Amino acid sequence: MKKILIIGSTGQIGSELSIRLRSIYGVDNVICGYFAPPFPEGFFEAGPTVEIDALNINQIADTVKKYNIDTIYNLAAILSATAEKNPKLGWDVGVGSLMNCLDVAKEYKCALFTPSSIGAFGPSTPKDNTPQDTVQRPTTIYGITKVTGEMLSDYYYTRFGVDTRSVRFPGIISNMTLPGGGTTDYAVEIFYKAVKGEDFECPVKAGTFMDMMYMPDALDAAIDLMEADPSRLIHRNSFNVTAMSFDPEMLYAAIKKHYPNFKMTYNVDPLKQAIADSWPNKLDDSAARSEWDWSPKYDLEKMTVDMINTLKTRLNK
Ligand code: AKB
Repeated sequence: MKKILIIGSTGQIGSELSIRLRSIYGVDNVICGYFAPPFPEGFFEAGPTVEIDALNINQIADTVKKYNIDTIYNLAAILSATAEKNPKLGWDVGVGSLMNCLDVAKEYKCALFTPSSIGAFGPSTPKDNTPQDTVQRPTTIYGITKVTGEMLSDYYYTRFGVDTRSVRFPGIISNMTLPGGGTTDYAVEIFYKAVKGEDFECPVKAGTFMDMMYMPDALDAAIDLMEADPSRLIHRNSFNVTAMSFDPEMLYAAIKKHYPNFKMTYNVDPLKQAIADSWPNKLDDSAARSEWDWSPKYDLEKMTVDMINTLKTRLNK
């Protein structure tokens, strides 16, 4: 049985990944690293937890030693729009935490999962059916940390044999923990507004297409890649993955089928618009499909129905 450490387990992905991993590998085999509040409800009662600052390599190493960890999911991150406002912090957290995890993984022979992002691409990348292997010249600090992370992870694999694996996540749509400071966050926030009966102001223009994915598929992507037969992997850091591509109008129309009176207007945030404009419209994820059988289950319609039903229950609406 694996012994897993999640760094950043209270965030948008970590709060759901921890539940899924514990259901597969057992509660006591998944150690949830936390740094700062807010903590998900019942977080400390749900299983083993440990306070970890991802920038403190000794804390990571001590935890790996204490619990005999063999697999690390490093989810510490500052998302794109926030990183753009504080590039030094974006770099320190994005690259500093990864370097610490890579060195600990090398010393204690752990496998390491690190999320990359559609943000690892830039304006000179082909926008449609963005290939797996293509130009990566991002114009955001977030993207620069992601490309650096992909390269460092491949370097530790080829040079030291560390089992590093990664996917380029699109915008992730979830209903348990809100994302914070990302360019794709609008695609989560719009659902909360619709279910609460409130109007929504969209920060990116109509016609802005980005890749998106529902959380259950994102969890499958991370776990299935970590379970994949290494002899099949031609790539490692990082795989294109996507489940859908839409612009705000398409998402609005999908939600309006369930809430005909729901109103969306635009109040464009120039920073988020510039970031979104520099990212692809739609990735080609055929390498992930052929190397580890990636296949998402949720499209726009199916995700919309599930988001609305789950949020109605969660928000008592
Ligand atoms: C962001 O918008 O910054 C993230 C991402 C696509 O990596 N959700």
